[in-house]
This record gives sequence, structure tokens and C-alpha cells, in this order.
Amino acid sequence: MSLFSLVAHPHRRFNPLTGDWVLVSPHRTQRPWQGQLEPAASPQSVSYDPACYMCPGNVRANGERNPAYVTTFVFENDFPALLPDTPEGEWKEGDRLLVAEAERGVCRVICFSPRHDLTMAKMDRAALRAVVDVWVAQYEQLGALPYIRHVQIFENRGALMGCSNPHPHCQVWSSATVPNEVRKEQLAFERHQAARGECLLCQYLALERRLGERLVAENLHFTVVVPFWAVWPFEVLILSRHHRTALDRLNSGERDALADILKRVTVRYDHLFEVPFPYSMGFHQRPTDGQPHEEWHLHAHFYPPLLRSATVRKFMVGYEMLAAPQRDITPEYAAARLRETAEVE
Ligand code: H2U
Ligand code: ZN
Repeated sequence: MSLFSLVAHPHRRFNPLTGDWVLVSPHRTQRPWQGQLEPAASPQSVSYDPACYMCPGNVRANGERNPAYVTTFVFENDFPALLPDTPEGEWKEGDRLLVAEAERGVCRVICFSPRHDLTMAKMDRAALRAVVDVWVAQYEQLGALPYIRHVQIFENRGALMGCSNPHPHCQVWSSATVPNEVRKEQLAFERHQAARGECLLCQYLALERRLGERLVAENLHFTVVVPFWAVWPFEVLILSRHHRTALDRLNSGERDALADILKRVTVRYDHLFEVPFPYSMGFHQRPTDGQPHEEWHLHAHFYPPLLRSATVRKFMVGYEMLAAPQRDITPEYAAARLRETAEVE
């Protein structure tokens, strides 16, 4: 038998941020596809949609009218998953086999632009910088509430991801407890720091920059890689090049750099198969529980579902639901594809 190769042989890869494994099957990419084809999305063409609940001056589902905003606009989610005034409480039964806890929080929606037809890829860097500033302000404002211990900023892009509206926007869900994925990363950062005396992602970033094969793009303050343990076909990780625990620690130059890297990543995505390229993205950063959390390293995950074309997507089914996630194209191949994709519109 030949020597084990990441390019030829099935293997599993470890995700040090979550402790999970992903099965990689590089020999399987030639598999025929006779499954469902998704209809390709079409780009929005109108800059103002009278029926859109996010466009300036329009009325939202709860009857409130949006202001005639000209840059960004933040509003309380009219159908929030969490409420600020839920009474504290716990419910247990059967020797703690059935456990429930009351959860409080605040959910908001952030419109990136008054223009209905834009996306991050189509916005200019100055407009994206304004969005970064709103993210920082929301993280600070919500994080400062005494009962809020975590602020999750995330964007669903495209109907394929369950996004309800093409108007460029993201959501913020802040909560009294630290949610699952963030708790896993929290543990990983703490354990890595304790065991190796270094930040997990500082070390990982240095390694990827030395190896080069999974790098996608970089500027002075941010690096984009397809992580070694990526699950989604064109998943990327945006890493702050300096150890910053959260968005509020970015100086002005770093905020500009974040705007720049977001533009470059989303433009590359749009060149792959379909405009706008669907994904869910979000930031992971220091919990807002009042602890310094110096172990945290700010980063953003992009999870796009498209696999080989605008109409062939990845589903998490079968083995993936029952056992472990699996991928056919290797992260190295995905990184090479993204690298050779143009960064200009
Ligand atoms: P997504 O498209 O990412 O699902 O986000 C849209 C959010 O906007 C969603 O959480 C909220 C929904 O509750 N929303 C309002 O707050 N007001 C409205 O008038 C419609 C939708
Ligand atoms: Zn709109």
C-alpha cells in the first residue's frame, strides 16, 4: 500500500477550535450528481423596493416606519428570539434529566445600506467601514448590559441560507449565556493557552502563513484562510493578524482593513458560481461577561453551502447528521480556487 496522502486517501481532520473531526474524501469528487438542483438566484436590480421592510421610509411588520436613513440603520428585531424582560427561572425534573433555564437577550437587525440592490461585495470600502463601526458600537452597547454575556453578530446571505430579505443586512443576537459554539471555542482557547503558553489562533495563523497552501487573501491586519478542518466547500476563516480579543479592540486602521478584507472575500465568492453567493457568516469574539478573556482571538467564519455550481449545494444529511460532517473537495483545492478568483468586481 502507498504512503498516506492528504490528496488521495480518505482521512479525518481535527478542528482544534471545537474539538470536532471532519471526514475528508478527496477520491470522491468525480461522483455523479443526480440530486436536486437549486434554481440560481438572481441579483436584485431595484435600489428601492416599496415592499421591502428594510428600505428607508417603509413600514415594518410591527407597523413602525423606518427613517429615511442614508448609511446604516439598526432596529430592534420585531420577532426577536430572545426578550430582555424574561423572568429568571429554572425548571428541572427527574434528577436533572429534564432541565430548562430562562434565557434573556436582545435581538437587533442592522441594515448595511439604504440601497436594496447592494451586497457587501458591491458596497465600497467606506460604506463597509461604516458597517464595521456599527458592529463595534453594537458589541459595546449590548455587551455593556449587565445581563448580557455574549453578543453574536451574523449575516445570512441568500434565500438558500434562509435569509428572508435580499436587502443587505445582518442580525445581532445577544444573550445572558454563552452559546454552544462559542463555549467550545472558549474552552479550546483556554486549554491551548494553558498547555502551550500561546494563543491557539496566533499559532495557527503563523503556521498557515508559513505553509501558504490554504491562504486566500491578506492585508496588513487580516488574513483569510480555508481552515485545515473546513466543513463547508468554500468555507473561510478571517483572522485578525494581531491578537485582538474582540471588535472593540480594533483601531481605526484595523477597522478599515476589516472592511477591505470583507469586500475582497465577498467579491471572490461572487466570482465563483453565482451572484450574490450565499453564505452564513459571523464573528466570534470575547464574551461580554466582565472577564478580561485575554485568551480570545477575534475571527469571522464564512460558511457557504454551494459546492460545484450555482445549483449544486452541500446538504448536511445522512452520515453527517448521524455521525460526522464530510467533504469531498479538499480545503487546499478550495483555497487554490479562491486564490485564482478575481478580487475586483
Ligand atoms: P434574516 O433575513 O437574516 O432572517 O433576518 C431578518 C430578520 O428581520 C428576522 O429575524 C426580522 C425577522 O425577525 N424582521 C423584523 O424585525 N421586522 C420585519 O418587519 C420583518 C422581519
Ligand atoms: Zn430594501
